[in-house]
Amino acid sequence: MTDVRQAVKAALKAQTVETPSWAYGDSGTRFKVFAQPGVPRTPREKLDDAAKVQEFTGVAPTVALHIPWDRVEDYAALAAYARERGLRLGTVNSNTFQDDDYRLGSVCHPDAKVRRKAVDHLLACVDVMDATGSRDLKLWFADGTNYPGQDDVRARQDRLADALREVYDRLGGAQRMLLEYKFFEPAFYATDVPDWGTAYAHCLKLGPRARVVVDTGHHAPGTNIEFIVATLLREGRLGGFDFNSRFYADDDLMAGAADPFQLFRIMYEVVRGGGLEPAAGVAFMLDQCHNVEAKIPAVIRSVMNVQEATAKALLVDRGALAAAQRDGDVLGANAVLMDAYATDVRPLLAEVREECGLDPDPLAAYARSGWARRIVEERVGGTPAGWGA
Ligand SMILES: [Mn+2]
Repeated sequence: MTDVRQAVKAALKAQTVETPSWAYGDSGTRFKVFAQPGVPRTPREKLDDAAKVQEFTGVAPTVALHIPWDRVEDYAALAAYARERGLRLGTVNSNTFQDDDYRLGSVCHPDAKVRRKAVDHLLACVDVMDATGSRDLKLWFADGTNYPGQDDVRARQDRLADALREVYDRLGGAQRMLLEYKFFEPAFYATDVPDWGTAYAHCLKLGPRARVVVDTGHHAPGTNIEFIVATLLREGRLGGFDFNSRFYADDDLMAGAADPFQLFRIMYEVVRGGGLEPAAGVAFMLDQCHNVEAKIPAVIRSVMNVQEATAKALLVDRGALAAAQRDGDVLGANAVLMDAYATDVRPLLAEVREECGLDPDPLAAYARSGWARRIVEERVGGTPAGWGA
């Protein structure tokens, strides 16, 4: 039992969660962006906030960028700024959804000129990766159609494949392309990358460095996300996660807030499939917006929720589970899984943090740090970072 506990603690110390730069900025719904005091004005200030999450959790050393929201003159200098704060720049996220030219799509647009513009942006994102040392380019396309007959859905797949090929061929040695899917919104009739199958089919054709990213908010209600995770891992094509919670659509709430049991089931399949091993190359990222709650504590809470789900998944007695499954013991097998889920792992995680020289309670430590008050006092004037800049 002691060995198991040591192994679980070692795995928890090794896991990292990437936080998104946009989680620190202002965000909102399609109805209203609520401004919060103390919000970062620049990519550097976003990194200052991310450094606090890393300081108090110890497992969030990388920050995902979004271009153009995090556009700077000198990306190498931004990477150096991150390093000085104990961080690295992580995944680069492209944006081909906030330009009038993209009304009918970006890489799938019927007009070749618009497609060229979109692909050029994706190539520019790879230039950013070269400067920042980022491994992953994450692609999400808002492309799709609102009405039957609006465009040729097969031709749009061809255009998508051409665009992905050009960008994939531009990637350097260790760089990867992560293709994200989403079943609807902003397109309402047909989305060009609506599901993992479509993303997987494109990735298969592109090559081994193209992988699927699973945003937990991008599925229809009732979808068995852990099955998708198990399948992609089994095929060696799970690039990573955009963790968040949903009640209805793509709500982007704190990971593990709406359905901690689902997050546990996902993390169990990750553990079962070897997805925590560094060689598996699974990126654990957050993709969230904090519209009504304080941002930095919300990110800390999300990181902790991912850790709790991971700890419970690691505690599943795999030997007992396999035996029950072999015996056809339905209730016994289910009980093994539920025992792990019902375990209070907070004392274990507190122990892990103390062994890493951290405060056992990251949220309390953050609250005591005075950072929340300091940014409100110091970040006066300027334009708060948000979805538009
Ligand atoms: Mn996402």
